[in-house]
Amino acid sequence: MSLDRTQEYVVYGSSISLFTRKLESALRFYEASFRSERKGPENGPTIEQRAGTHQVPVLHTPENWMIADTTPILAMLDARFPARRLIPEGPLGVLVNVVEEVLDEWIARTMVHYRWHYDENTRHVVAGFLGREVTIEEAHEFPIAKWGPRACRATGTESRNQREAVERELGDKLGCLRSVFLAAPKHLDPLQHVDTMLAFTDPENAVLSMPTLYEGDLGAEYQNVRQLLELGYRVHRIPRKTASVTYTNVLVTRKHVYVPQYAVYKVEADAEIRAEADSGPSVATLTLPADADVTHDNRTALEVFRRLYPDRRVVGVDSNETIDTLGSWHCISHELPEAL
Ligand SMILES: N[C@@H](CCC(=O)N[C@@H](CS)C(=O)NCC(=O)O)C(=O)O
Repeated sequence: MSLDRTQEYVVYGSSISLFTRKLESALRFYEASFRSERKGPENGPTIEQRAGTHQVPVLHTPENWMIADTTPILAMLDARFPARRLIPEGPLGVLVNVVEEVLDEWIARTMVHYRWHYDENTRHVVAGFLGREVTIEEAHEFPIAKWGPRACRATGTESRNQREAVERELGDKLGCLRSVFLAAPKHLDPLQHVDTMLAFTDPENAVLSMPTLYEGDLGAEYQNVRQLLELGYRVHRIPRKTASVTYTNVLVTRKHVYVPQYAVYKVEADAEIRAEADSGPSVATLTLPADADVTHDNRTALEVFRRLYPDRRVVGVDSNETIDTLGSWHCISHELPEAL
């Protein structure tokens, strides 16, 4: 198969590939004109022959080059988009290169470990790839799941000692005190932001609010409650029928707690969600169960946070306008100054 010259950049890769996502994010940041294509049996041999590697991603440039390896690709693109360059000049640039090196060469090892050594993650990745739910047995039969353990061996997480070390290291790198692994509901936002369904209010209390419209989501909620209880948290649940609202995305300041409130629930349409994975869930008018009473859930959310923050004023905030970004008060306030 010949791959025609293109006016725009083309990323050949896979949506589940960390390095493909890295390159796409960079191209988005550069505001470059590009599109993504899946590397598959029809174009794979040509791409591999031209780029000289079986790895993804491969970038097809407007001058008809096919090149691999995101680190030199980004250096090249930095020179082409100087107004948006990722690596600054001078000493700061040295520091950015070091950070890039660690994330690029070292964190991939952590990623493959978590992806292929935890059944739930393996199942999630393969289901995403196939666009349907799969059992863990089915997932293990999928070709990339067979490649997974080889990647773990190659990057050094095959033995139990290595696995424990890699999990400790991640904690050290992120400054984490503890890692908690949660099951994802069927429809969260495309990035599966955890703060849309979980908030820790102090070292002992966790607020969990999961969408529960679909039967599978009830299973995920059950697993998460169990996991949090086993870790010693008291779990406070806020009912929430669909992913179209979030209550845990609260903004906590020294004197106030701002809790999202909504007018309605919406229901996400299955097929459209898959088709538009990158542009966010689309919404269809399916019939909601009769007990989907958003005003009751709004009230419960306020009550839960009032109980957990007795010394702060808990304020409900109309979040209908921001809910398209999933009511991101917590997300957008991570860098609030201390004085607040
Ligand atoms: N250094 C390369 C690494 C690319 C890479 O490891 N890609 C993975 C997918 S995320 C791959 O193709 N793995 C298959 C293999 O190594 O056999 C880059 O930055 O692009």
